Amino acid sequence: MENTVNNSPLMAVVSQFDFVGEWLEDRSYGTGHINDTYLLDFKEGNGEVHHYVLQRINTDIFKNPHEVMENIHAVTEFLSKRISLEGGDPSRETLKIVKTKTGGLGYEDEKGNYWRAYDFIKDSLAIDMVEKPEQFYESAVAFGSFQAALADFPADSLHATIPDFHNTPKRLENFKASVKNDLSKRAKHIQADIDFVLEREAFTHTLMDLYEAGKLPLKVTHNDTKLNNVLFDKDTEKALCVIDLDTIMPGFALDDFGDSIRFGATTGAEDEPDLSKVNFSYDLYELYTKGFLKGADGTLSDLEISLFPVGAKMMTLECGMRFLGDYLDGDTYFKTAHDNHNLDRARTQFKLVSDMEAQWAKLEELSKKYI
Ligand code: ADP
Ligand code: GN1
Ligand code: MG
Repeated sequence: MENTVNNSPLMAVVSQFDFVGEWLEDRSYGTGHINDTYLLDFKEGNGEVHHYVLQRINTDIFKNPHEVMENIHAVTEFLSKRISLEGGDPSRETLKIVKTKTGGLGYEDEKGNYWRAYDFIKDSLAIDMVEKPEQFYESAVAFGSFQAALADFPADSLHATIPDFHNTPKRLENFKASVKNDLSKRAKHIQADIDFVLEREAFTHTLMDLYEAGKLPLKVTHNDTKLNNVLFDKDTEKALCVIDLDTIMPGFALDDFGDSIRFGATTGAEDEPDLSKVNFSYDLYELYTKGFLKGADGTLSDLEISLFPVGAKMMTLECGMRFLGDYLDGDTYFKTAHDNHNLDRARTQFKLVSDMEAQWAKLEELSKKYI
């Protein structure tokens, strides 16, 4: 049966928000691994149809959704003012929260689910894999500019929505606990993958050690800089807006650099089961480096630039160990579509780590060019 709004399970939720017009339709949207996203169509008085994005925040993961929304509200208000001052269009260049009818930033239903909504950014689209190199360059400029734009934002005022999110040594401790507990009884089949992580224990401390020595600063970072967290203008194909702000928190500039690389500087999808199709792309790495530096506009130190290869490998290894840890735990964190999904994802990340290690000198050489 066609999904009409009259029998939509979202009816009770949608009625809480200050949406304008007549609600026509809703459908599932996006490819995120954590939250549930819906696209809503509304018809305005003049007959034009426009969209909203409605999301159910995963409260098993984001334990305090109110704090998530307080962060996003503060950051988007800050960015919106800045974009206006610079002559840009805040309605397309940053997220705009749609409040509830009582003025709240989100709505908690009787089952304890937490919902929030945004204006859909007009004539925009997200992409899951690099189709043309320019798209990756564009995303790099967008994430670099995002960091630069928030350089004056008071980092201390942000809530840690997921504590120790990119604390890789802590992630490794959690991973070891997953191996030990082996809740899914899968460990015996994947000893080589487990060893791959454990052999790199010393490396996992690199950035935290520099931080503790007072050399590497915490900044306001996005922390989930996948290609599909940038919206592109449908017509000009230019990057428009950085989205998915749930994990905005103090972090290292290198976390944002690295997370983009692990997802985008590759010839295969994050969950490609055939590893012969997954190769690290030096060319895309170089392109991203150029774009990120352009966007960051002088806000990165020589030390940060010299550590780009470490950031790339750190985020790739960390993400791989998170996928593998979830596989061992029985797939309770990331959404999965089949039994080996998290294992496939972990293996693509480990393949990329190996490729980066094989090209390490070249990656370091590139950083030197920019110092
Ligand atoms: P997740 O945390 O699940 O990745 P996102 O916030 O990234 O959720 O949203 C999922 C997808 O929905 C995005 O990749 C993008 O395609 C789309 N999307 C999200 N917010 C907007 C928006 N304000 N305007 C247009 N598209 C959006
Ligand atoms: C999750 O929500 P999504 O799909 O943008 C995860 C990221 C991982 C990513 C791997 C809150 O991001 O940290 O890097 O999957 N988000 C959270 O694709 O854990
Ligand atoms: Mg996303």
